[in-house]
Amino acid sequence: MRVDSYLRPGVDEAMVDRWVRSACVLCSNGCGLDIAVADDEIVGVRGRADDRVNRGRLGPKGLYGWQGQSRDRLTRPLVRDGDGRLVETDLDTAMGQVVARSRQLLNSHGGLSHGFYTSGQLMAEEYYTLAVIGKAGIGTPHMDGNTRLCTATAAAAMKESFGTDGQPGSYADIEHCDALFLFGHNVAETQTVLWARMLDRLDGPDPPRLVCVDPRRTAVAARAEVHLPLRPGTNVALVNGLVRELLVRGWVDHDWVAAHTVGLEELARTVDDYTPQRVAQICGIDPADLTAAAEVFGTAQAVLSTVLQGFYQSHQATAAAVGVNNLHLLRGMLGRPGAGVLQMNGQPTAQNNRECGADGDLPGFRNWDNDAHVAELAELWDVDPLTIPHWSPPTHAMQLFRYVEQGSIRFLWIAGTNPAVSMPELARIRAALGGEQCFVVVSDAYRTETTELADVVLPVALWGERTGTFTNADRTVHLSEQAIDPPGEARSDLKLWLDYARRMGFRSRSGQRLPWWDTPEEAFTEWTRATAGRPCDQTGLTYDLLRARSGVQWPVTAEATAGTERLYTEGRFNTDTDYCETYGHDLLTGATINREQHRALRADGRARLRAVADTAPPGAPDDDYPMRLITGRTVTQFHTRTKTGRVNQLDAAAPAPWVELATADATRLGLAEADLVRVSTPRGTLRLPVRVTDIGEGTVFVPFHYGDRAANELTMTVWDPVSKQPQLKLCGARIDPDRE
Ligand SMILES: Nc1nc2c(c(=O)[nH]1)N[C@H]1C(S)=C(S)[C@@H](COP(=O)(O)OP(=O)(O)OC[C@H]3O[C@@H](n4cnc5c(=O)[nH]c(N)nc54)[C@H](O)[C@@H]3O)O[C@H]1N2
Ligand SMILES: Nc1nc2c(c(=O)[nH]1)N[C@H]1C(S)=C(S)[C@@H](COP(=O)(O)OP(=O)(O)OC[C@H]3O[C@@H](n4cnc5c(=O)[nH]c(N)nc54)[C@H](O)[C@@H]3O)O[C@H]1N2
Ligand code: SF4
Ligand SMILES: [Mo]
Repeated sequence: MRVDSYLRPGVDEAMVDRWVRSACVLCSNGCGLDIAVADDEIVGVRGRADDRVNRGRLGPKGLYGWQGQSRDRLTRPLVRDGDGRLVETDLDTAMGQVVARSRQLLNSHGGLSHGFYTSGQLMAEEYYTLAVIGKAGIGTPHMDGNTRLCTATAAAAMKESFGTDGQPGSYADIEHCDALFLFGHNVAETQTVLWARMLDRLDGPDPPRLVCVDPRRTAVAARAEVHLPLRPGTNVALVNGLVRELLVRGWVDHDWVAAHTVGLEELARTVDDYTPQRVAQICGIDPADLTAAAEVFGTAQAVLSTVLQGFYQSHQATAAAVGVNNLHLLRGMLGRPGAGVLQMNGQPTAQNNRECGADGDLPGFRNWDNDAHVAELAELWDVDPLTIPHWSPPTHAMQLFRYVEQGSIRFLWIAGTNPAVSMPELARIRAALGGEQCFVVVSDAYRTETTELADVVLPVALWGERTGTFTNADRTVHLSEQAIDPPGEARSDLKLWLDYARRMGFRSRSGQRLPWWDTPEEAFTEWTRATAGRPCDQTGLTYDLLRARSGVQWPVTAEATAGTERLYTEGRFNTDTDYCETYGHDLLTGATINREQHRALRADGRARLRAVADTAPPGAPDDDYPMRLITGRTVTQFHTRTKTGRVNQLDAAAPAPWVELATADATRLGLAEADLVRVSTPRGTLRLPVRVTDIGEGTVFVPFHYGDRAANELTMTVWDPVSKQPQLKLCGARIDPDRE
């Protein structure tokens, strides 16, 4: 326990009028904190000592990030004037324009003309409300979140292996494990408080063994007993090689596997030729390091693995992440203290978008392809089941932007994301959003690269300015209460969407207004009703319980009133055909498996072991673009910097982008630290200063946070066939000295 706190200079604790319960909203760790309020302003934060996630600790973004919320805020809506300029107006006029266009398009073109692209940073109440508006009110399948760029693969991998989304493990496993594996996860920069929890073990008595899979020598890699600095885009070969080692060396819990899994024989066949030598060659690593890593996994009593963007933002993302599940299943390492997988989240509320169904899933981890699941929702919402789109898979973000580009989506509402910086191949995204073919509404708190392309901009209330709940990466739900009023005409996303729905006049079959709730707490109660009987069951959860306890892990039911630490403790999985969230996909092609095929697998509550051969990544280096460009994060900046770029402590630590280059590459190109280079791909060029680091030779890294020199000018439009998550971590690039 250690209580970190930061108050604005000139403010001390005695001057604080009240402390308001919340949790940090700057990453998926979800650290519990209280917001200090003085004179109706947020003046600081303090970690919550009693919180199960962070025990009082906060990282740099949590401590300082809130300050960015009081700068440069949008206080009034913006609309286009006769000359096409964005000008201020009042909320009634702006919403009037949104509703007029929406109604006109629904009449002329129907629900398929509408798309919604949201976030992993709103509240559960808001996602669920939008899901009802979009699925029951409008009836459009075109609804996804930036979670597609973020944790779509976490969800997909859990669905393919275990039957539904839902994190098996718990942060408490850090205290119990004797080996930690981090797959493509730079936790030291991206969840600093989680890393601190790992460091407590690593620096304490009886430390766990640590293995890190990352092309860069990150702080995690530097601490690891085994670092596998693989070539970007080769994760599948690596995990197949690890699986093969477990099988060959006999590090398999055969009784557990026989009782609780299906697919062992096919798995063994698929990985058979992934010998250490061959894997080492594909991945560019030392075969001895691969076998050493396998030995750590194979001989540990309790392994905790985490998986994140180094695995998820790649061309065979789901297959690679499923490979990690395979390792745990083979050793029966799930559902007991210390043995678990954390298919991580990144954004603070990504989990909620997935649960609530505003992201290309149906609420409550229901299966769009299962008529009984759709009927449950129709009953809950009192609408015709045919209104709820389920004739094809929900539209994923990459396809949604294609429809916007083509003009079949003519009305797009973007909330809580800045795609003009965060999507791949920005020239294309900007053209699609800026074109005449689509009416674009953006809800944000600041002017951003994306608001500048919008037809209507709606100012929103930020964290601390509204009440709602969110769920972190280990299923911990926190309540975040309103501490102050939002500025000017800014409104919560919940209020904006309810206002839109009321003006549109959406109704249920019996004529009740849809959605029928008004307040966040009512929305939450309705949401928990929708979870009854599903893996994310929260029927036992209330705002009062969340006020009494600092963080509760779902499922929370009448039987499990205090929440649930681990899933699958009995080795029973969610793979029953009638219960699962998806019938699954072919991991190589993404082709969907249908209900009959799924039934024929007879998984029936057992987890699925599955693997495919590795394939060459699209856009791999060639003669013209010989380097491997990867992108990612730096510790003090959050995404497109709308908050962290406005905070002196954070901005000053990393005010501008750079490119990391290996010493050998720098020497070969005659470059030294801070020299300017041009980093080019077929899609664009950035001028950046060089940092010479321990990154693998031939690989270069660019942080993606900076809108003025955005890494996504360079990235390409390709995605994993199962999760549809774009490959943001690899494309061929060239580096030229910039001597001008
Ligand atoms: N400071 C900070 N923290 C954040 C965020 C932030 O913007 N800033 N964002 C939050 C969000 S939304 C997310 S999703 C998480 C992301 O958290 P992380 O996934 O930890 O962050 P990234 O830097 O995107 O990527 C992780 C690592 O993947 C490695 N990598 C690249 N290519 C490959 C590959 O082919 N294989 C393997 N094995 N590794 C590869 C990179 O070298 C990098 O170190 O962070 C969250 N926390
Ligand atoms: N090349 C490359 N690209 C990437 C990644 C990468 O590693 N490499 N990572 C991807 C990942 S994992 C992620 S998560 C995305 C992140 O990408 P984005 O989601 O586009 O990034 P943010 O800057 O977090 O954008 C959130 C926006 O919502 C606004 N906002 C904040 N709170 C609220 C709110 O309560 N309501 C509303 N309406 N708006 C709010 C903020 O001001 C901001 O403009 O980037 C992805 N893009
Ligand atoms: S680790 Fe994540 S949730 Fe915790 S303080 Fe840092 S940014 Fe906030
Ligand atoms: Mo993310």
